[in-house]
Amino acid sequence: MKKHILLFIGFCFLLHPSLKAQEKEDESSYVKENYDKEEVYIPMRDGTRLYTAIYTPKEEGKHPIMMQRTCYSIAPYGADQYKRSLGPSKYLMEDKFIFVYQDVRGRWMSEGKFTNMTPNIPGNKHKKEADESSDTFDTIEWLLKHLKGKTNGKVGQWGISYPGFYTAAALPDAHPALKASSPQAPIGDFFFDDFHHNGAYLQSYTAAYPVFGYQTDGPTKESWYNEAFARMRTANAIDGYDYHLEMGPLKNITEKLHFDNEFWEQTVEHPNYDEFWQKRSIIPHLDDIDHAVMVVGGWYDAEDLYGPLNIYKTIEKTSPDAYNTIVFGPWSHGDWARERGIQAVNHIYFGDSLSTFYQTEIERTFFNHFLRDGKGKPNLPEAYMFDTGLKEWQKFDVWPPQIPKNTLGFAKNGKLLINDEGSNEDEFTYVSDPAKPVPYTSFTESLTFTPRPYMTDDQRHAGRRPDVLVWESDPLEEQLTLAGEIAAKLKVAISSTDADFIVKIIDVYPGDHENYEHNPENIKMGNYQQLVRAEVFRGRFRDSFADPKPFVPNEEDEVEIALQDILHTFKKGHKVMVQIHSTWFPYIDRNPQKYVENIYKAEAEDFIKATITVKGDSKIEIGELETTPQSLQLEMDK
Ligand code: PG9
Repeated sequence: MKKHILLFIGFCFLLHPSLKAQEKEDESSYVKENYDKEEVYIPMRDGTRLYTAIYTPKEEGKHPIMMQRTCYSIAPYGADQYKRSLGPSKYLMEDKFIFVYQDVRGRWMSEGKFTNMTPNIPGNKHKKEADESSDTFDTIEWLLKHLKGKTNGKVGQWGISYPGFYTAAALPDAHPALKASSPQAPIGDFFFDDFHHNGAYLQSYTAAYPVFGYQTDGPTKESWYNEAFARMRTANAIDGYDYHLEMGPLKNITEKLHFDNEFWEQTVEHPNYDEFWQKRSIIPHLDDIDHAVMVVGGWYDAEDLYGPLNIYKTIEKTSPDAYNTIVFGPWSHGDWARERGIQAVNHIYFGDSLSTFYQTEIERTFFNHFLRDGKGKPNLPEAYMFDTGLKEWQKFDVWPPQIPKNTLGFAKNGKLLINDEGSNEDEFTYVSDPAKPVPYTSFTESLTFTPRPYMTDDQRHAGRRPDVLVWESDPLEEQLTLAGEIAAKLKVAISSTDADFIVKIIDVYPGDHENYEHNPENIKMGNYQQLVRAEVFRGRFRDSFADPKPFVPNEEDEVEIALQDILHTFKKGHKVMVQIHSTWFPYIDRNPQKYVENIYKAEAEDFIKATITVKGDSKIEIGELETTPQSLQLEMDK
């Protein structure tokens, strides 16, 4: 208890505005006192110049370079304007590196045209054409000359989210001086990360389109998309569910909000996994990686989960000799870069100072080892993974872990079977009505840039609805660890010609579970149904993401859904729950449930009720699976 009281005082200290401002001032004065800053234009091989800020330690020495390339601005601009902090953490800032920040093409102060998820040009090392790999290569080449005598010639790079993509995009045909890369929550593929999950549109991302859908009129220090943002704000939507339900079909977003948004138009015109999206995936280009990589992600990252997991797994397959490692903690998007004292995701508490542990023991070790004089491998495991049920770090020699597969099956009376399978004689039915979609949160959420708390939210609001199937195990007599990849193999029949399937794995707490200090008084953890992992699958893509097909009404069909990996131990006395339903709103747009060529252009009258039947021999497999359905699908689409 004493620890929590001290923590609480610490928490207030951190939060107190004047103290927080003082802390920010302290940090920026640290940068100003210890680093010199210059801003330069660096010419790329095609002549486009990229705006770059270079922070060099005042301290004598030949320092390694740490670089971040970003579409989110390298501000503050001006050689006399300093960032509040440098690098992935204050610890690396204090270790003294030359920190380099660069605006990518077509963004902020850089020249050129912005392309979402710039397609990689294979074998680009010596070609005139430019992509993110060549831009990084050319930037490193220029920096090594410009900083001659000040650097030891070793370069590292890091980035979270879109900057994580730019870090991953630099891996193919990498510059020989690039020795350590840490793509963190990197976007892998926009058809599975951020804007889509398995081809279903994240309607909750509608507010993010202004940032990515307009070209600048040339280098600028001011944002160019505020007017488009304001269209969302005028709605003053405090309840995203009502706002988007009243919006109606997606075609109304085109007419009312994003009528001049280049990326929205591309999204609308490419509803399937066609060449537009496939060429923007970095996953197929991660061959022959020849320097150290540490992929970082959060188990509760609502934005990019597909990316980090599949970038790591792909490098393991294509570059078995590379030093390629993975770290996954109980974090929301980017939490590991911030230390709030306690680590909690919504109502769920995971531990104290977990980000500091990561920053000091893992990330700092990785970069100092490979960018200074480290010999051999650093003292870090292949996979440093946090068990979100036991709430402790685990080390693995391989990921997914080589442990026996677990299977969840569906029996009558809502009984979840563990390592036993249900019967095809049993069937479970609900009526899915897109006019009354299942809310994705138990609480009201306004329009956000991206959703977060739902990833561990209580699921009782959904399970009590007649259009949500629920299976629950008996209280566990001993703990059960579900670890690795997840495949939901559903046998279904629908009364219409299209439907979505949402599958959730839930940890049901015992009635006497302790409450958590950080929660409001009214949040009781007894009987809480914590979401562990969920995923949506747009049924039309069941055979191919590139070539959608309608269902034959009332004919049994199969839908395989890859949910993103987990490491979660269900403790003794807890119960495992599975929920299945067909709407998840407004996180995901509503499937009309009548097959139309393009849901982005569906009319209001296309939206119909459908009776969905899930057969009893459906199942969920968790563990090291031969081929996750997604990669299988991508193979088929090649
Ligand atoms: N991956 C995050 C994101 C991309 C696009 C839209 C909204 C979020 C990110 O880069 O923050």
